[in-house]
Formats: sequence, C-alpha cells, structure tokens
Amino acid sequence: MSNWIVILTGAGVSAESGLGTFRDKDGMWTKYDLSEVATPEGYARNPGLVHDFYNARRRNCLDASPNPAHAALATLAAQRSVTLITQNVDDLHERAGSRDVIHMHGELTRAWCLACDQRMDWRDDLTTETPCPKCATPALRPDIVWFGEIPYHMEEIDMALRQASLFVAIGTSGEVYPAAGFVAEARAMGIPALELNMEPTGGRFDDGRYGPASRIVPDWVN
Ligand code: BV8
Repeated sequence: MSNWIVILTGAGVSAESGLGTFRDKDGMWTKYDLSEVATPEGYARNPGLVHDFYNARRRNCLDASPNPAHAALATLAAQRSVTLITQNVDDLHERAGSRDVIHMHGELTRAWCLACDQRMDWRDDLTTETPCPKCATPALRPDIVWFGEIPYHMEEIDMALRQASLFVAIGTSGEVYPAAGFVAEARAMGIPALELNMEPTGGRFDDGRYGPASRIVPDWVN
C-alpha cells in the first residue's frame, strides 16, 4: 500500500474564512434557489441573476483570507504525499500555499467563453455584455461546474483514489455526487477513511474528529 493521502474538502474548510456553506442553517441554498443559480438551465433562463450570484461570491472570496485549516493542509503536503481535491470554488487553498489543487467543481477566479471555448483567469465581475479577451464575443460564463454538468478531473481523481493509503474528507456534508461517493469507493478498495467535520455526517467513515476545521485540521496534521 502506498503512503499517499487523498483529501477531499468542502465548504466547511472555508467557513471560518467567512465564505458561506451551502446546507448549514443559514447556508447559500437557504437563500438562493439552486436550480436558478447553479444549473445550466438557470443560466440560460436568467444569465444576469447567475452573474450577480457568482460576482458576489467572487468578491467575497477575493476579500477573504485562508484560515489555519488551509495552512495546515499546505504544511502537510510539504511533509507527505498528498492529493488535495476540493469541491470549493474559492482559491484559499492556493493562497495558503497548496499546489496542484484539483478543483472538481471549477473556480470562481476563472471564466469560460462559450464562443471560443477558451478558459481564462478572471477576477472582475462578469456580465452578459463582458467581451471575451480572446475572441471579443460577449459569451463569458463562470468556469463553475453546475448541477447536471460533469465535474472536472474525474480520471485524475479516480487514479489518486486507487493509490491512496488514507482518504480524508474535510468540511463536507457528503450530499453532492460524485464527490459524496468517494468515501464508499475508498472503503470498497480497503482504504481507511477519516472524516474531519463540524459534526458527523452519517457513519460512512472508519473514524472521525469533530469541531471547527481551524482547530481540528491543524490538530490532525500536527
Ligand atoms: C453530475 C456549484 C454526472 C459550484 C455545485 C439530476 C440531474 C443531474 C444530476 C443529478 C440529478 N440528481 C442528482 C444528481 C447528481 C448531482 C447531485 O449530487 N445532486 C445532489 C443535490 C443530490 N450532482 C451533479 O449534478 C454533479 N454532476 O452528477 O454529473 C456525472 C457525474 C460523474 C461522472 C460523470 C457524469 C455536479 C455537482 C456539482 C454541482 N455544483 N455547486 C458552486 O456554486 O460552488 S455543488 C455545491 O455543493 C458546491 O459546489 C459544494 O462544493 C458542494 C458540496 O457541498 P459541501 O461543500 O459539502 O457544503 P455543505 O454546505 O453541503 O456542507 C458543509 C459541511 O461543512 C457541513 O457538513 C458542515 O457541518 C460543515 N462545516 C460547517 N462549518 C464548519 C464545518 N466543518 C468544519 N469546520 C467548520 N467551521
């Protein structure tokens, strides 16, 4: 068995940086209708609303700072062989020093032109009128994986899971697939699974440590 740790993070790892989670009591999906702002159908119906939703999140993300959980994961990767997969679309892992982060749901700081199919770094607001810097067409969307769209890097993720000696899920409710299925895939291959979360999400793991990520992740890493 290799000595490779595969880590999956979710919104809980960025909660203490001030970025909202989705399904907690005041989470994003209690304020917005997911089908209107996080599906291709919603974007087709009202692209302006979707741009407003992601523009606000992009600004919050750029105003936020990594917390000790992000920093601890960057430290761990300097000591051990780690693959860091995140469902999060913020760049706090990178800003804490993590490298080669696998963003399976895309990134707030990237845009995708539907006219020329180019993807590019993007830190400003987007509107339906914003011209693509590559082809000048106003056809830019957030480079985010919406519900019903295929997550990015699935082959790379599958390969990483197969060679893992430990699978760790941090700050995720385990509600969204295919990410929510990784723990069962790991355990079916005999790979031990650890959950680090505010509270248990339902007994799918071999072990768990519970509390705020900014405390329990550094405690686990050190
Ligand atoms: C797919 C956009 C096929 C980015 C997101 C009908 C049609 C099509 C698909 C489906 C369908 N029905 C079901 C599906 C599958 C669907 C799905 O799973 N739906 C769910 C709702 C049932 N999945 C998809 O559509 C995916 N695509 O299936 O394509 C396919 C698949 C594989 C291979 C080929 C083809 C696409 C899923 C991605 C959708 N995009 N968002 C954005 O706007 O951010 S999902 C959204 O939920 C976010 O991306 C987020 O990352 C993700 C998961 O949420 P969490 O990160 O877990 O956050 P949550 O709030 O839920 O939980 C936070 C946790 O942290 C809690 O446990 C809390 O206790 C804890 N916590 C809070 N504070 C702290 C803390 N822990 C520690 N410390 C703290 N301080």
